[in-house]
Amino acid sequence: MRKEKTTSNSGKHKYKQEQNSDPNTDSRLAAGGELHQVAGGKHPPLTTNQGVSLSDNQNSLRANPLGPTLLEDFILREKITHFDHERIPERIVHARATGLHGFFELTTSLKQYTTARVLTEVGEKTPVFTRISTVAGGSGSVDTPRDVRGFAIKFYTKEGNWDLVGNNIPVFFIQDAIKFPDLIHAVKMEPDRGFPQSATAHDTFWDFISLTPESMHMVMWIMSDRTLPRSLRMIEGFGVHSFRLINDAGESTFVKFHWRPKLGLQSTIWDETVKIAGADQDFHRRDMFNAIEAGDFPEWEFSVQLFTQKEADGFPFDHLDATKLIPEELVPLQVIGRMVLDRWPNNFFAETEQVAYCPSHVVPGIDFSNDPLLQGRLFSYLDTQLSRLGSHNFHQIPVNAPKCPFANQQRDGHMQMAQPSGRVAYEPNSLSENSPREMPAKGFHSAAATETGDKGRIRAESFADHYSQARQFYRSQTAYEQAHIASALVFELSKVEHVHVREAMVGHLRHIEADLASRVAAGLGFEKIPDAPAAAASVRELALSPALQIIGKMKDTLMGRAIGILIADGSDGTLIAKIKAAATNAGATVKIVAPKVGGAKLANGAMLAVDGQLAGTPSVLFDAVAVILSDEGAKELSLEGAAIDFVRDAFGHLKAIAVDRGGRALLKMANVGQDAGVVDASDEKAFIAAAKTRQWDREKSIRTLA
Ligand code: HDE
Repeated sequence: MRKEKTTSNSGKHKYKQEQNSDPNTDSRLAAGGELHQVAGGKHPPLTTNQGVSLSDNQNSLRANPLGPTLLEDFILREKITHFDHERIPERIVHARATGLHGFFELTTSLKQYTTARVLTEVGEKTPVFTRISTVAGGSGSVDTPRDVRGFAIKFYTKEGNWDLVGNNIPVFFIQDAIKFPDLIHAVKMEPDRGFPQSATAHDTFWDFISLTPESMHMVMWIMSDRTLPRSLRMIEGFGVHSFRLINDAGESTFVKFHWRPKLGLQSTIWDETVKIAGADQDFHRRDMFNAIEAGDFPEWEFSVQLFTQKEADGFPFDHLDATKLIPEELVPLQVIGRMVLDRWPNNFFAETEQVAYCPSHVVPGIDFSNDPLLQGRLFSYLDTQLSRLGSHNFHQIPVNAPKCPFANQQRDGHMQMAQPSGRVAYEPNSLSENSPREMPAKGFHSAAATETGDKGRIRAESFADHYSQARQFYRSQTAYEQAHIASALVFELSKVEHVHVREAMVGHLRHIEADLASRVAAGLGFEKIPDAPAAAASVRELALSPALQIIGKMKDTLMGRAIGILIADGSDGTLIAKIKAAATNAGATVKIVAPKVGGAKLANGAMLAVDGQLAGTPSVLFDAVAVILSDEGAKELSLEGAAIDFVRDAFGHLKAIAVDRGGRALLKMANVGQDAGVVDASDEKAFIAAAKTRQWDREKSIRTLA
C-alpha cells in the first residue's frame, strides 16, 4: 500500500503542476551570474552561499515524488542550517529597540575644554547611529510598557568611535555596578513563572527596591509619566554619569551630557498607554518609521553641563553618585550642537541588532569619572558583546566599524574579515616601514589623577543621602504630575502580593514627602501609614527645579502629533476638509477613521477614502480627535462599541474633541461629558489651540487619582 503511494503517477503529476505555477521558474537560469529577465524585472540568479545557482527553490531532493528526502541535498541542508542559526542571544537588557542613522553637528566649540575634534570643529557633521530601547522586555515585547528608555548614540568621529550610552532619565537605581545583576533579576519576569514580561508592577521588583533606599530618587522618575513617552521623538536623553573633558594642556573638566527633543517633551497617561499596547504593539517604532518616511526627521539639541572639581566640592551631593543629578538651576546647560536622525537602517538585524555600544568607547579628549556605576559599565559592555555577537571581531561588522582608518597588531579569531599582509604582527618592530605605531602626543591619554585612601568594599559617606533629591523631584512637579506619580505607585504596589513589601515602600515615601506617603497609603487601603525606615543621612530641603517637569517642557505645537477624524456615511465633507486642512497646516498628521476601510459616502454623495477602520484605529493613536457625523450616522455609531470607546477614551485621555451636531449627539449617547476641551468643529482655530495640550483639569472629574 505504502509503496504504491510513493510511486504513484498522481503524485508526480501534482509535483509538476506546482512547480510550473511559479512564474519565476519559467526562465530559470543556469550559472553564470548575469541578470535574467523574469516577471517583475531583472534578477540575479538565486545561489547557494558557495555561488552555485539553484534550479529549484520550491522542492527538496527526494528519492521519488512521495519518497524520503536525501541527505545528499546540500542545498536544503545549507539553507535550513543557516536558518537554524539566524538568532543571536538578545540583549540581557535593552533588547527591544528602534535604531536610526543620522548626524551630529557641532554649533559651539568646546576647544577650551577638550581636544576631541567632535566637540571642537564647529559645523562638522559626524555620522551617528542611535538606538532607543526599552529596558526590561524581550526583543518581541511591546513598545509601550512603563519603562526607562535607553538612548545610545554611536558617533563615528574622525578620531574613532565615541559611544554615549545613556537613558531618558538622568539618574539610575543603584550606586554601584555590583548591584546591577540583582536589580535586573528583580525587574525581569519572575524566574519560576516566566512573567510578567516588561513590567515593574510585581513582587520581586518592589521587594528589591524597598530594600534598596538608594533607588528612591529613580523611583520618583519611573513612576512619573517620563516612562510613558508619547513618541521616541519626544524624549530627553542623558549621559547620566559625569565624564571628563581633557584639553591640550592636559587639564580636565567634568561634564554631563544632555539631549533635548526639538518637538518638546511629551508623555501619554497610564490608561492610554495600556490601551496603546493593545492597539499597536509597535507604536513607537511605527511612529519613528513614518516620521522618517515623511521626511520629518527627529532632532535633538545637545548640551553640556561643565564644572570643576572645586565647584563639585560645593554641591550638596556627590556628582559621582549616579542616583543624583545636577539641577540646571545649579549648573546651566550650554547648547553645543544638534543631532538629526534621517535614515532608517537597511536591515534591522544587521544594524539595530548587531550594533554594539560600549561606554568604554571614547576618543582622545574625553575620559571617565570615578562613578562606580560607570566603572563597572566599562567592563560589562565589551563582555556582553563577546557573548552576544560571538566574536571579538565584532568591531568589523559594518555598523560597528569606525569610519576613520584603524590599525593594530590584533589578529585572527572567529569571523576575521581583514587580511593584513606582511610579516610583522607585533610592535615594536624593525622589519616593517609602515606598521602602525603609538602616538605619544596625540594618542589617547587618561586624565592625570592621584588616588589616595584605604582599599576596601566601602560605600562613600558622600553617597549616603538617598531621599533629598527624590523630594526635590517630587516637589518640583505640577499638581497633575504629582497625582500621576502617587497613582502610579498605588497601581504598582496594588499588584504586589506581599503586604510587607507594600508597607516598606510606603515607609520610604514618608522620607520623600509626607503627603505622598499618605496619598499612597490611602490608595492602598492602609488604615495606618507604615513607619519610615531609618535614613542613613538626614533629608535636606533643596531648591525646587521646574526643569524636572514634563508639562513645563511640552511644546505648544502639533508638529509630530496626530489627529483622527471619525466619520461615517452621511458626514459633512466640507467640515472634514476644513479641519483636516487646519490640522495639517499646524503640522499634524491627519487620519480619517470610518466604520469601513473602503470609505464613507458623504452627505453630498461623494465617497471619501479613509485611512483606518474604526475597530482597528482607536482614539489612543491620536493626540486629539474630531467627530463629524450626520444625525443618522451618530445613531448608528451609538450602537458600535468601538465608536463609544473612541469618544470615551479621547475624553478620558484628556484630549481635545471637535464635534458637529452629530458628533455632540454621539458624545451624549456615550455618556461623555462636555467641557472646554470639547469644541465646536466649525471653530477649527479653537480646536487646534485645544489640541496642542491636554485638558489636565478634566482629569479629576473622570478618574480617582491618589
Ligand atoms: Fe546598561 N547594559 N548597564 N545602562 N545599557 C547594556 O549592553 C550595564 C546602565 C544602557 O542600545 C548591556 O549591549 C551595567 C546605565 C543602554 O545596545 C549590558 C550597568 C545606563 C543600553 C549593560 C548598566 C545604561 C544598555 C546589555 C550598571 C544609562 C542599550 C546589552 C553598572 C546611563 C545599548 C548591551 C544598546 C545595555 C550593562 C547601567 C544604558 C549588559 C553592568 C546607568 C542605553 O552590558
